Amino acid sequence: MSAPTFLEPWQLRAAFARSLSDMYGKEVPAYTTLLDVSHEVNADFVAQHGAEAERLGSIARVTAERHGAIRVGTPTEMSQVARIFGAMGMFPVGFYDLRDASSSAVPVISTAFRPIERAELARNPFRVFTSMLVTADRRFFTADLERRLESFLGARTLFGPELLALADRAEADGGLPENEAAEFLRLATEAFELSDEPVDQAWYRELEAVSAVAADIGGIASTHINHLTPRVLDIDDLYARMEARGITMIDAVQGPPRWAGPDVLLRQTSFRALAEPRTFRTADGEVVHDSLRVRFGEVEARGIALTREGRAAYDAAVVQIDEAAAAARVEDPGFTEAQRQELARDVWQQTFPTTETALADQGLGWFTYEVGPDGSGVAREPVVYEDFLPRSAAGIFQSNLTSDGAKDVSQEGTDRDADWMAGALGRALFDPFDLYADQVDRSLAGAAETLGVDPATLTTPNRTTGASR
Ligand code: OOG
Ligand code: NI
Repeated sequence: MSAPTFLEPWQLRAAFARSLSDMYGKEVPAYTTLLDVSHEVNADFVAQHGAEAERLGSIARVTAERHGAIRVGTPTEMSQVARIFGAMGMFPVGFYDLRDASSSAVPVISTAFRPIERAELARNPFRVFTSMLVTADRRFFTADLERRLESFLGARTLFGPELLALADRAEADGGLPENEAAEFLRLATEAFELSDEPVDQAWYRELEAVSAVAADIGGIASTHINHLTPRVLDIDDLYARMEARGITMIDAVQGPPRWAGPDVLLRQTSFRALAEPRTFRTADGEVVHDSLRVRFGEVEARGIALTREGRAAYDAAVVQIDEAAAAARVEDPGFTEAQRQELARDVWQQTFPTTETALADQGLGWFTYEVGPDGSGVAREPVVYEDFLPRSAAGIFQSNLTSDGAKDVSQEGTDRDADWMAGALGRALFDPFDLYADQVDRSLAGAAETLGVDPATLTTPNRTTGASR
């Protein structure tokens, strides 16, 4: 087959994910190790579990699956990112406020760009967690520092006019002819390469004293991909194999504990940020070689998406685990991470049912309904969680900071919410729960029509198949 002469958004998305992965693998060789180990873990898991292993996505999807993380400074930059990803059929979903989710100084709010249609997710689910600085937040930045940051950010260009023009054309025309597509992909990848331009040392260090994240975003005139995260089917196995290879991982797997029941939401971990060589320009104009630890390697395992009720139960369990762990630490200062996980598992067991059927019947998880090939029974399929968790995101940010920075909690924070983010993006911001609900409703309507029944009868407890799960 010859190469396509016109690339649709999903083809641009898949090609961009590959191109970014190739570029990042050259920049960060440990990422290539992470990919190798992820492939081993997934191959072994599939060999052991057969078809069951593909319940939350085909092995083809999971193998290609990545999420990226990028960080920008201003609403203008955010809206440009939205145009570039819009060309690839990726739309902003969800609002994450990480300023309060972390004890160290993480002065950002975020969204995730991703495909929103089920068929598009199946073609390529590439998503990018995108954070922007809140320069107006006085807990982190004085009025003077805000003004200097804004002037620095206002003077830089992260995405050139040619890239943006191609992005707009792709979005308007539903894709690009192959020559323009190649140029678009080249420019988009280049925009996220680590620059070797010398960094203004005094400016970088001044911001770093406030927040390492602020320095990474506002201390340099370009941007870069922070990490690219492969998906694995068994994250505990991955963790052990990485440690066995001598790669230091952060202390914990973020998110739900390992347990025998159904996997829900998202579990993530990472290896520690590596020192990468960077050049600095000192106050006397001298160029010196030093290093920065800002980019790390993350890996994740995805589970079933939770309904609003399920999510509320999750959030309450997290608080309960935190409180119990804090109390245990007072009792015993030697309280370990392993003990914390044990405690988390106990809370979990009291919060979530041990089968998918119960998760569905109790309205805690999202499931779609499909009429089987013989036209009789209805199969219930779990909906995979496509989004992120603010608490985990903050934990990932925090566990890779070299210092906590400075946060003046006596100051009032600046209000930022989903509407504000939509304004900055200059386009609609999707609510993840609405997207899952839509997906489920459409599957129910389709199955009910095929069978000539009322959709409500399909979700009645115990009427669904797969009751043993
Ligand atoms: C983003 C940190 C959060 C995740 O997967 O939750 C994140 C960043 O470091 O820019 O990547
Ligand atoms: Ni990430």
